[in-house]
Amino acid sequence: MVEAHESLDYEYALDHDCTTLSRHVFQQLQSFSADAQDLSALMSRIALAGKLIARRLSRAGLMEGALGFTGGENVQGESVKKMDVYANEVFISVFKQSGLVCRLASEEMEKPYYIPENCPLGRYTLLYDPIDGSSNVDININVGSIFAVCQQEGEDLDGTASDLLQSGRKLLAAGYILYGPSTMLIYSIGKGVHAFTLDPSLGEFILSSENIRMPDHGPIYSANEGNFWQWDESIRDYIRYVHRHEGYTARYSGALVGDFHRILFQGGVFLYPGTVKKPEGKLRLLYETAPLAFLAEQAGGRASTGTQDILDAVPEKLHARTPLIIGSKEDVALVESFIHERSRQAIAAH
Ligand code: FDP
Repeated sequence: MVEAHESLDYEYALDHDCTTLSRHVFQQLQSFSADAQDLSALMSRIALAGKLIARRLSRAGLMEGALGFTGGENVQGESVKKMDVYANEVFISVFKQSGLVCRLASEEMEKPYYIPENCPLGRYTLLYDPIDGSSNVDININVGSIFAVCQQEGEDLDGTASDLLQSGRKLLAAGYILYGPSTMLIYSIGKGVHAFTLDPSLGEFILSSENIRMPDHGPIYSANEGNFWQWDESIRDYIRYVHRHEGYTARYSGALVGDFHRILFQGGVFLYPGTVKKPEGKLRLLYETAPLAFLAEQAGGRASTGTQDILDAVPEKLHARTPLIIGSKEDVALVESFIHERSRQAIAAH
């Protein structure tokens, strides 16, 4: 005979194993409304894209033509990798016949990709970076995909997607997929941040951490210090500060998703500031910094350009860039304090 406590343990384990992404979206929204159905279906499609990309990454070293460069450049003038192209097309193909997404905009495409047959039904836009941290792909180190979902505003009859040039506060959902030792999907629909781990035996993302809270302060600082002499003096002030104080340690993997993931769970700060040559930095607002800022705020952290919250920044163009300081709120404030101090000194000197 099964004892009562045994059956309870079993029920708990089963319930845990059954919290899939789509079920979680419904639980979060406490509704089966049409909007809830759409968001749940959107998240399931994003998860499918993640599974397809994870599958290719896991075998890439054994496949002909999966790794290396294509020989082309993207709209930002960066060399394109074969995995970038594959992952970009995966997102397009999973949304093509979904009836959900009318437009997709990504790092790899100069202009948004329209799916006109979906537009009467699904007035959502998917913003995404298909492979973030591409330099890690060929050496089998962690990479990620970043995504955000927003509602299309207006008809976009001229095909310029000008309604996308809005602040990140309008996002309906955001998240990333981390292709690491496990594949994880982290998302928020404005109700906290939740992590799912891909169970390869089920082929499903299963809830692994709910309502993640970023520590208010952490030991990690994450920046490419190779740019030290290209940065503004205020950023060098911050780096000198952490060098001279105990309790800080550096971690930088070369993939924003992985570096942010560590900070989400353990606290600290990631910085990609502007440089002398590129004051706006390297990272793109709509499909890199705004989605992660959305997650950071939902987890109790912060994201700043140095002078304003990332979520308040309005891009002038689809591929606009912003400096990024993201992580624990006390650590972001510390970096900002050095920036404010240098600008105060500059104003006082004039
Ligand atoms: P990558 O260009 O390799 O795709 O998205 C831009 C990004 O990677 C981030 O993931 C990463 O944090 C950063 O650029 C790395 O840039 P640096 O090589 O200049 O440090």
